[in-house]
Amino acid sequence: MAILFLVVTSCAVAAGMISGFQRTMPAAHRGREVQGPEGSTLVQVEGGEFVMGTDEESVIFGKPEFVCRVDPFWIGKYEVTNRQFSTFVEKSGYVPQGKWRTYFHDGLDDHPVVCVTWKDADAYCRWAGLRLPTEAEWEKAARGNDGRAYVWGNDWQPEFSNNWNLRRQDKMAGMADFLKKRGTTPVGSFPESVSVYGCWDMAGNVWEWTSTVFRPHPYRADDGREDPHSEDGRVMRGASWYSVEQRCLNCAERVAASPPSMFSHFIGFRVASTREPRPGPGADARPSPAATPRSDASPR
Ligand SMILES: [Ca+2]
Repeated sequence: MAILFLVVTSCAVAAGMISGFQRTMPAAHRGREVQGPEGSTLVQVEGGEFVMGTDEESVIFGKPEFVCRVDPFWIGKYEVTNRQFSTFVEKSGYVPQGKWRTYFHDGLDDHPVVCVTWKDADAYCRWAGLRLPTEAEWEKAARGNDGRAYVWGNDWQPEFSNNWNLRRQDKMAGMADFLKKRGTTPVGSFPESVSVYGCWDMAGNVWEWTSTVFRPHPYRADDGREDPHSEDGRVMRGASWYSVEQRCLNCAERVAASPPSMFSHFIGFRVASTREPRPGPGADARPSPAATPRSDASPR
């Protein structure tokens, strides 16, 4: 069978099949956990090849399936919370672009922060001495090596995550007020959808910013899509409480948030790190000039 391998830095895409790749991942595998800056917990993900993308018909932007290689990295166990983002704003003096404060009501300290722009998310990460995950890292942390469709496996389970199809009253009770455009649940509320590396809410709750500029698959880290200064749309992953379509919960699906200055009540983020993170304040890592908001960005 003739197989076309595109020579790229880290990924190879094959027409119709993946040659020689072993889809192996112990179902109960969990990454090592460490305490990072500002109350964060990160889990370790080993480097190596994994199945990225999908040939699933219903998926729109996450095609095709290919093999991607990533270096070892660390990623947030949970989405960044209102409590953590609030601490960042208070200590750093950073003026967010997004209206995150508008949707931070009493009792939502442990819900994911929403209404943050890409630069807001990037600024938080830099302040904490961390960074946003690339979309390749995000996908590996969500689905492991075996190419599964969903965080929990290959069968669609609408009750396993916080999405619009959720009908579980025990979880609905933990949601914020829909009339206030907040349907989030506290981070770490759905144990059925903990990823093979121990990450929570990689399906649903809030869409998550990645560091990556939206470009077609296969992923290449060296083609400009990881340019921190680009004003092009960035990739978001994982769907949200507001997501109706099943495909959005697929680990491989991706959407472009453009421009990256957009924000919404269903968009948040999680952190990542190349090196093993350490506990402690992130005051040494101020936002870079690229992450500093425009002077006309108004605080909310
Ligand atoms: Ca999420």
